[in-house]
Amino acid sequence: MSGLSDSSTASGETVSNGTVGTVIRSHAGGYLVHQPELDVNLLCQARGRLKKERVSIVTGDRVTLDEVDPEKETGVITSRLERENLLSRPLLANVDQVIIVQAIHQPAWNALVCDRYLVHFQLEVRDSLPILCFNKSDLASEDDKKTLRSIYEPLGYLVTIVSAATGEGLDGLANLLISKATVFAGPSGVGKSSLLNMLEPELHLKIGVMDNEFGVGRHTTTYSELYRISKRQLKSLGVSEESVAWVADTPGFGLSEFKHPEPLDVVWQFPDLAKFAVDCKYSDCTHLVEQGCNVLANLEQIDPIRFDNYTIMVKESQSEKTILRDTSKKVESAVKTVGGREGKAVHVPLLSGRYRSKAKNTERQQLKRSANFVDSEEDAGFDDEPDFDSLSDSPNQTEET
Ligand SMILES: Nc1nc2c(ncn2[C@@H]2O[C@H](COP(=O)(O)OP(=O)(O)O)[C@@H](O)[C@H]2O)c(=O)[nH]1
Ligand SMILES: [Mg+2]
Ligand SMILES: [Zn+2]
Repeated sequence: MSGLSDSSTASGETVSNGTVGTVIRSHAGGYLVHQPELDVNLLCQARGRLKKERVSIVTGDRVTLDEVDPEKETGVITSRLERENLLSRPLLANVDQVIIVQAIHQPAWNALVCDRYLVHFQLEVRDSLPILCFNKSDLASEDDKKTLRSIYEPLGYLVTIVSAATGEGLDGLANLLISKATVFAGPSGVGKSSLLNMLEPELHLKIGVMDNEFGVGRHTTTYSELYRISKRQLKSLGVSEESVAWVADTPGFGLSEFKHPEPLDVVWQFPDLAKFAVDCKYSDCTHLVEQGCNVLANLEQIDPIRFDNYTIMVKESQSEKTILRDTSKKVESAVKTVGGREGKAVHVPLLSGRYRSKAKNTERQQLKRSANFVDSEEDAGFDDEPDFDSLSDSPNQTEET
């Protein structure tokens, strides 16, 4: 959302001095667009031409406006400016940063889940490193907090420890948001909505709704909205600058919704492994078994849990790739080409009984596989997946209330 001045449209035209605004919500056929100079939210329609050209406009998009009527609070969108990035879930453009929120306890912090979120958002928003925000500090010991900092700060991540319940750390959190569009992401129940309500009480976001369950989740996956944290509110949280902040709440992820990089790219999302991987003997080293692997040669310098998480994620990427390759092979062999005149051949599926039953089998296997994943994530992960309660020796904190 920064850089309102760089003005070239999605189709490459230069914007002269048309009024520019940011889409903060889109709904049935219309858009709510914030215009900063007038400080109004305008209900806008897109010009017919944009619809005809199927220019997609999503929350976070910067758009040029015409026929702005500040009294009626209406306007017309004439073009969409070039996007800086586009988040896929929820659909959101021009994100400046992602804050990954996790609870320290209830639900217990989980190292693998944390690394999954990190990798996913590093791939989605490439020009800013995610920030780690650990909530529910009121339920945590000083040792817990120290442990979390000691794991992630040396990797280069900004770590902020807060409590929506007591307000601890909220001033620090508010200072990270100045003049930016920030996405709050993280598992369900960690306190994302609670934190946003503390930052801006006027938001009145629902608390305690399981946002990746049925019903609500279906809705929230496609729906996104940018909320404003007012100057006054930021000031009351100790921000000295005169500025507003924009935030988006997001639903928790199911395991199948995380991005899987190419297997060989996974290592570059782990800074602690990447620094050794640059000196591996083979350029296609997976850092799992190879001779001459500089990561394996330096394992004693790497947190074993991080290496385990790397291993799990690289193997998932490998199996995802295998499934994709097998599926496309089957599709290829199940297609015949007819009428190949002037390169206008048509591919029609060969629906032999053999193929149909095989495909069903594969489908069943895949469903089974993803069902296994989802199950295991719902109850905080794989059996051997380390979480805070199994790491720390404070038994009083393992009980859920
Ligand atoms: N003890 C404690 N509970 C919290 C805190 N923040 C949120 N909660 C509770 O955690 C539950 C889930 O909060 P919610 O904001 O809906 O989480 P979300 O799913 O991440 O949006 C609610 O029961 C909140 O009252 C906190 O800092 N400390
Ligand atoms: Mg929520
Ligand atoms: Zn290697």
